[in-house]
Amino acid sequence: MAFTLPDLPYAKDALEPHVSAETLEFHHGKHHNAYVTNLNALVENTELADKTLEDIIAAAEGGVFNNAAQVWNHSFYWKCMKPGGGGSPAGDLAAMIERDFGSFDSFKEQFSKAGATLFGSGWAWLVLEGGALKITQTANADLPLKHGQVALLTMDVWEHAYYVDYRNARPKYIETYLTELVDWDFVAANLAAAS
Ligand code: MN3
Repeated sequence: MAFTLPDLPYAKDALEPHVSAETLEFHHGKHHNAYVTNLNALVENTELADKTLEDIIAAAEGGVFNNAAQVWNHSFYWKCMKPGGGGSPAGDLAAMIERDFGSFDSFKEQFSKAGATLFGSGWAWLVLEGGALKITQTANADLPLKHGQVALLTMDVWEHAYYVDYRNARPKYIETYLTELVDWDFVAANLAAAS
C-alpha cells in the first residue's frame, strides 16, 4: 500500500510568528511530500512495497533509506512542536533530564550546541538508549532507529526548516524552537511508551 503525506497536527499558520505558514507550505507541502512521492516510486513493485515504514528503514540503504527516513523524520518532527509550546518538561521526563544532563538549562545548552554545530544538513535528537537520555546529531536522513535508539524529540536543522523565517541565523531558529515550539507532552509520551 502506498504511503501518504500525513496532515500537519495543527493549521499551517498555527506556529506563527515563529514558523510561518510559508515555511510549512514548502516544508510539509513540498519537501515532506516529495519524500513520500519518491519513496512510493522507489518501492513500487518491489519486495518492500508492502512493508511498514520502520521495516523499510531497517532494511534499506541508499535512496530508499534516505526517502523512507525523511518521511519518518518529518512526520515525527511536526509532532514535536505545538502552538504555545516551549516551557519546561515535567514529571519523569524532567527528573531524567536533570539526572542525565545536570539541569534543564544544561540540556538546552547541549541540545542547542548539537543543532548549531551539525555541519550541513541533518537533525538534532533527544534519544533514549540503555535507559539513559542522550543528545545526538545525525547527518542528512539518518535517524535513531538505525542506531538502536528510541527518538524522543527531534529538531530539523536542514536549511529548508528555517531559511524562509530566519535566513542564515540557525542559532536563532534553535533558540525559538526550544523557547516557543517544543511540545514537551509529546516528548514525555514518547518516553512513557519506551519505558
Ligand atoms: Mn526538513
